[in-house]
Amino acid sequence: MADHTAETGSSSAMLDVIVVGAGFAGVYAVYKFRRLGFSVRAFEAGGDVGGTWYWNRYPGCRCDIESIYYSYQFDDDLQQEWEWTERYASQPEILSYIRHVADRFDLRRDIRFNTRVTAARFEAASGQTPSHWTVATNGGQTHKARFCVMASGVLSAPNLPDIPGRDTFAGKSHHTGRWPRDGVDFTGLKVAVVGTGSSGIQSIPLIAEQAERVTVFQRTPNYAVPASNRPLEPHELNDIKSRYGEIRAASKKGFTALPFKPAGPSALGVSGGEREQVYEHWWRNNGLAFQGAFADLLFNEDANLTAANFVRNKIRELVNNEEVAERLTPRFPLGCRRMCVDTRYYATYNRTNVTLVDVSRRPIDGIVPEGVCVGGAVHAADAIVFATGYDAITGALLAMNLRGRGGLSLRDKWAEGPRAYLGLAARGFPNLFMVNGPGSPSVLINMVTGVEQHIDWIADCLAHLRNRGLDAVEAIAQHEDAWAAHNNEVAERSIRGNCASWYNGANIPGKPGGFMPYVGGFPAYSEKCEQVAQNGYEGFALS
Ligand code: N01
Repeated sequence: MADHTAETGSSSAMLDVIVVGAGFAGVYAVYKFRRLGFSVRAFEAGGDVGGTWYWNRYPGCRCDIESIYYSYQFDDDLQQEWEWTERYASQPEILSYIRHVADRFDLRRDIRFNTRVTAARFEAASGQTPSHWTVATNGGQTHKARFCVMASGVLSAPNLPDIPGRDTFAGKSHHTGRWPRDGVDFTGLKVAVVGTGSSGIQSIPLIAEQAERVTVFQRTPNYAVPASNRPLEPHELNDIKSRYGEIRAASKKGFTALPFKPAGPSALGVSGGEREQVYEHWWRNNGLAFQGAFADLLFNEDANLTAANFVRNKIRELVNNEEVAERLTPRFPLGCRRMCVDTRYYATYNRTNVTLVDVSRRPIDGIVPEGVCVGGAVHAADAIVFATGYDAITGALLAMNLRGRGGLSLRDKWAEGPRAYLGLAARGFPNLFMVNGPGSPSVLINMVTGVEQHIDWIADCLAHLRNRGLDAVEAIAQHEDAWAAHNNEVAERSIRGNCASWYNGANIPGKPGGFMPYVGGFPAYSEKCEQVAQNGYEGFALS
């Protein structure tokens, strides 16, 4: 399907809501706000809907949350009619799904594609003009809306490391998050892959099947558990559809908005043999949920070590060369950094055309026209794949010049680290909401469920203001501070708070620290949001 063209021209009309982004969050936001009778327009940098699934077209790109969960639940007919073909959907299938949603609800007429929002400024009410946001786009146009909803994605601002000589490379280089639409043919090429997070781990096996030679530059090994993908049989799908309501309700009670129940409260409360059996079962069947096999794996270091050692032993079994296996073995606690899923990843290192270069102690010196230099030696390459991740959670927000009350810039407000009340709104930025902002569970849960919960909450809040003839909503400092303190406290209780990772911005030089996603789980978080609403939007000043 062809992409859509950008629309030119500023608009003087005052919209109710501007939505930034048309991924899962933006698409649902357009649907929801329109349904509640708000005038809405979304701006999307890509040529169509899809967000992360529009940009990430690298080989092997696939969701690591099961398709029956990683999908919308707001419309039962949609849920009943869509036929997922695999347990874990591939990028093309997810993109088809979100395009189908846009078509089915005729959403594209309120979305402007190929249009990147570059700035947004809050203007206080004056005379007959209510307070509003003026939003500027890359084409030089401006648009106005009373409310802004930032659905700009948490893993949407690619991180391209500043490696000396990067631009001198003679071949083509690609970031996994900006993959060419028509794909890349690596046949007969020597390919360098930098990065071994989820994107590297998914793409390396497929690149290795096609390329003449692959050299992987690994700074930190990650834990990868089997993806266990397979086709979804029609009878399984029919059974799920007949119980979808129940399944969704059970998922919302799950810590990660998924219906997995741990095998027991503690990995240390069972015998070694029993524990191995549990791990073996979860390893074979449950993908990423492995890290929740026992309820304390992410909270107790000794319990965590039992699971970490289980996976370390698996790596030794899967990789023939002992030295390579050791290099691939992570030393940090399991789940401390985002876990990955393995489809022939470890086995790929048994191929004769794949080399693993450890750059943990000796970083990449630079890139030269012929390839990648480490320790003075050039590893020849015809193409480079940067699987180097993202400026996560805050990157896309800070890439826009966002200015709140009195011209306050979001970058200045977050100079010491991001804070937002419930991860939804920041003091000083009235009438601006973030979807999956810092301080919300975002990347730690099933994101589609999280997105629906956020948009529903924001929509209810806007309806509340409209029903009472109110103009503005803004987080109160003391509540924003209290939420940030609570966020830190729960992060400290979890082993996740202890590692350098993109969760705390450690992957981006100079980025202020602090654990960004809320670790307290989806049920506690959504209950808190409900309570806040029921108490007349406690913690927000309404005027
Ligand atoms: O990015 P990452 P990603 N020299 O940040 C390395 C989601 N996702 O795109 O760890 C050498 O995890 C960096 O090394 P280090 C998922 O939430 C989901 O893979 O910083 N190496 C690391 O190895 C995921 O977590 C899915 O030491 C350098 C890698 O690049 C998130 O997106 C699929 C370097 C970046 O890994 C991000 O994943 C894909 C340098 N200068 C993504 N700079 C699924 O649903 C960086 N690195 C399956």
